[in-house]
Amino acid sequence: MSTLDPHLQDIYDVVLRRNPGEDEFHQAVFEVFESLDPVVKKHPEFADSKVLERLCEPERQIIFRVPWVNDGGEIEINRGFRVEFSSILGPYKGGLRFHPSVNLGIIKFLGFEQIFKNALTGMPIGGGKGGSDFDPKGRSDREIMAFCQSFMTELYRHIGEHTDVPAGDIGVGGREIGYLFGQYKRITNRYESGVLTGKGLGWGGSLVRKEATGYGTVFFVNEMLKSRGDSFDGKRLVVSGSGNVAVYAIEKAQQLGATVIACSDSGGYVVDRAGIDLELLKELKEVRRERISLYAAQRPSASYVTDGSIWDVECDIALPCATQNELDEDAAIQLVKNGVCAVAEGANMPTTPGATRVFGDAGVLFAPGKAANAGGVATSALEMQQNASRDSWSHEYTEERLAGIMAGIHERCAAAADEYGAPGNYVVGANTSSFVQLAEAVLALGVI
Ligand code: NDP
Ligand code: 2IT
Repeated sequence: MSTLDPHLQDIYDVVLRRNPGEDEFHQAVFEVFESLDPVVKKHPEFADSKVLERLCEPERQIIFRVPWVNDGGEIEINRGFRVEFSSILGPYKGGLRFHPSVNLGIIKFLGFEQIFKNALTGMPIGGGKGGSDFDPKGRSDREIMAFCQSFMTELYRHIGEHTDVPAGDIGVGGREIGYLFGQYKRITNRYESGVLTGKGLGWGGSLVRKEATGYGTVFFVNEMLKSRGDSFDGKRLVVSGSGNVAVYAIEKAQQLGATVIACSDSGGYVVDRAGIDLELLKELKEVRRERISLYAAQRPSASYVTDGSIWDVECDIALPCATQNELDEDAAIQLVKNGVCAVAEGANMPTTPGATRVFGDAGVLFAPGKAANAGGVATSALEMQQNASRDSWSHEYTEERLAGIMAGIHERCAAAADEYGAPGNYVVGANTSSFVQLAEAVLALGVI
């Protein structure tokens, strides 16, 4: 672990003391603080106004009981969360995660990341995150609906198109957003389209939102490659996960001429040297909601591996698109040994700090999630724009907007990295550029 400037260390110590046991939150804060020394030196007014202390304390943290009845007639109790972290740039905005590992610390790390990510998009959105320790795996459609309805029966009083606008994340896709929106509409008697994003296309959703995070990650990598006179053409990719982000990262990378040779789920990974058959993958994951092991069972060119790590598979570009801390230092050393030239975080904080350092030392192009996966939330903001104007845009126009936003984020990160003495370091670029924008707004709005 690197050391912090004493002023930043003091603030970080308070974060540790006030938020005991929340390891992922501590990690997310530390990773931002590591970049900020040159900024706080250049702008003493930020320290005087306690900007960082204010940004590290969520504006509001909501924890609630979610009781519901399963198909066996039994009552189950889950815990729901919504952390409304910062509304300095706009209404709280960020996804909902349904996964058994969810706890307050995980939601806080995600909410904290979201503040900076959303600032980077240049759109008027604050940061928040929510979810539940509910495990959707193996649940019937009726059980998913019952859970979503109960979850919204509490959440509805805290959200609104000008207040807080949730969307999907792990375990929450179009089906869940539908049940959540339906219950919100029923309770409030309002057809308030802008209260949730990731909606279905027939009832207020935006074209390209489903694809946006994965596409955006690939657009960002394309910009990084271009800066070195390179492209996706002929590159071999490994993409972890096989959910929403992974599937559409695979789709766009293939469209740009790459071959994706591996993807995964929490049970293991698939290697397919002929290139992932996207139609089969979508059918299995999006229609049948099946496991990745079935992919290998149906594709002669593929094998399914349950021991070892997907990062052992030799590739030119690696896209971790599953979950936090899934790519550690050993995996990074292996990827570098195998000649990886670029790594981009489609997931939130998938790369451990040690792994990030390995990539930096080896001169590998590395895109932090705040920048690389911001296309999802940016397209959510485009969905909000369409809802506010009661309009819907074409696929081509929306994708063009997304590509423009990702190119803009790349440019901002590169420029800020240069300004703060770390050329080519997208981690420093993303953290400093978003922090300065937030800090200026914090000062402008007074002590609130
Ligand atoms: P999905 O639920 O659609 O897919 C998640 C995928 O990751 C599944 O293949 C899942 O496998 C795998 N996975 C989840 N947890 C673990 C774990 N503990 N170990 C190994 N594999 C795991 O989620 P998304 O694709 O939407 O999200 C993936 C990542 O991208 C998350 O980090 C999310 O925060 C981030 N993200 C998502 C955005 C979005 O718009 N959806 C936007 C920006 C970031 P299994 O089915 O076996 O659990
Ligand atoms: O992590 C993320 O940026 C998301 N899960 C998407 C959030 C959103 O509001 O679209």
